[in-house]
Amino acid sequence: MSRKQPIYEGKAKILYEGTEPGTIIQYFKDDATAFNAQKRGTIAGKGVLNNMITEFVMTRLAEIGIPTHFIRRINMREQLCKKCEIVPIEVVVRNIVAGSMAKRLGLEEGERLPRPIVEFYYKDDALGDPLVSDEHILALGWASAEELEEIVGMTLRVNDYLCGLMRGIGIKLVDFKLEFGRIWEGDFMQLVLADEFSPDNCRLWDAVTNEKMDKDRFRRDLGGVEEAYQEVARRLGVLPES
Ligand code: U5P
Repeated sequence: MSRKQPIYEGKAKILYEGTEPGTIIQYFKDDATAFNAQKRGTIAGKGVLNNMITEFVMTRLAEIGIPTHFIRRINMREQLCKKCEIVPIEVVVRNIVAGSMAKRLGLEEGERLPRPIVEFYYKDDALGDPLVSDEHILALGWASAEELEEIVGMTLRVNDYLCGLMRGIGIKLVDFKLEFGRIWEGDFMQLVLADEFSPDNCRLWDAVTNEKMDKDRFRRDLGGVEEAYQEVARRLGVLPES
């Protein structure tokens, strides 16, 4: 691809300098990793689907007043976004016990929590993104108290909205991960929802069968990974013509 140098290459995406000032281009790859990149593979067509699903979700969230970095989709694998300074925290919301929470606390997967739980993980690949508390975040200066309050508020609104949206298409939103960024305009700083929202970073279970429709199919070698991502896109009404 004849494009400017990548700014950053992650596990599932490449970020390029955008065509307009203050923008970046997110390129969605088919590569998949799990368990801190110890497991690697590709999921055919994943990049295209995640690009479409992220476009859909970010657009809906903007409509309910969540500021996001998303500007527009450029093509099947790329989207133009506002450049932002990523807050070095992964924000996870859980509605149903699964994954690392089940393992860490010895709980049964599938137990619905009495209320959504927000967790923070420090973004550091070398450390395996450790779980941290708000105390760590504030004391170590990764975000201010005002920022953290805004992040948690936005996260819970995103969760409320997406739980309903998913319920409407027969999907349980078990948990998901969000990232936030800062955009500076002079002295004014705006926090925006950044990165992506796709089956790579959430758990989605069929409301009737509890069948997994997300990256756990890859993590746990359950098969049918491509089909699960396609089914999510189909139910959301964004399955691209092939
Ligand atoms: N998650 C990510 N990236 C990570 C770790 C977790 O997107 O580096 C997402 C998972 O896909 C899941 C949620 O939806 O965060 C909680 O993951 P876990 O802590 O149960 O593994």
